[in-house]
Amino acid sequence: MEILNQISVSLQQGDDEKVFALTKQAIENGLYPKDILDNGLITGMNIIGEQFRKREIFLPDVLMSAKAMYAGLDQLKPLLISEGIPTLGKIVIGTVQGDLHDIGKNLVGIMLKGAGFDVIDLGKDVPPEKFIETAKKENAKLVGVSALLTTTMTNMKKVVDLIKNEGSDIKVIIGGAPVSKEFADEIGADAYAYDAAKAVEMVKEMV
Ligand code: B1M
Repeated sequence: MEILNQISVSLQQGDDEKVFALTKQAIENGLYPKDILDNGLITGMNIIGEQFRKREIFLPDVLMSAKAMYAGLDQLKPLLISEGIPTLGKIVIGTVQGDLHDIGKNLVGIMLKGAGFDVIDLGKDVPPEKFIETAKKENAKLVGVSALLTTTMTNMKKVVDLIKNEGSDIKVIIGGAPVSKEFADEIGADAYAYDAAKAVEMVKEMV
């Protein structure tokens, strides 16, 4: 079995030690970090998501796979972030209140850092006010909000409303699996990105 497939399968099995070792080996073999990410780790996580949706596996299985995902992702992080690029601007990012999913948000942060942005990551389950307070304190003109649940994506509107009601010039970009361009337009967000690469493209346009 080729190594990227082995990474995907080990992630599905929730075997963090194996994912760690295989990712290390893939890096040493000279595979592209983005290839390891897209065709190993994310491929495995997408399969887990589908099995979870069909109730073929349960929450503890997903947690183990998430742990395995980080065993690989943590090694790729420094490689995805190229160093020495001058900062293009500051962005405050976080996962919306009530939502504990942070893998996608972290990936967006990694890619933005790699593209030369100064990223302030507030983590997960972030109250709407915290985004604005931090952006003001840090003089950041951009806020990025992630949501993975249909029940929490509505909290994104609170972030947008707080900013717009103040007449602030801070711009908001949103993303995450249940989010769409239509939803972004509906709540008045300035931009929407389908994935981390698109997020970088959009944020570059916004500054
Ligand atoms: Co949960 N979960 N989960 N989960 N989980 C989903 C999201 C779900 C779709 C699974 C399913 O049913 N198929 C489902 C949501 C259903 C819905 O609302 N429509 C779900 C559920 C129901 C739940 C719980 C409610 C389960 C329960 O308790 N009964 C619970 C909620 C907890 C909470 O948040 N309050 C829960 C918990 C968890 C874990 C903690 C076990 C774990 C998260 C661990 C962690 O993040 N540290 C987890 C996981 C891992 C998933 C799945 C399997 C994988 C998510 C992931 O990391 N994907 C997920 C199924 C799925 O999405 N296929 C699922 C990989 C990641 C790289 O992709 O996050 O989509 P993603 O990010 C992408 C893009 O979306 C985009 O770019 C990223 C990279 O390309 N993007 C942005 C993301 N943020 C962006 C921001 C941007 C721009 C782009 O701009 C700022």
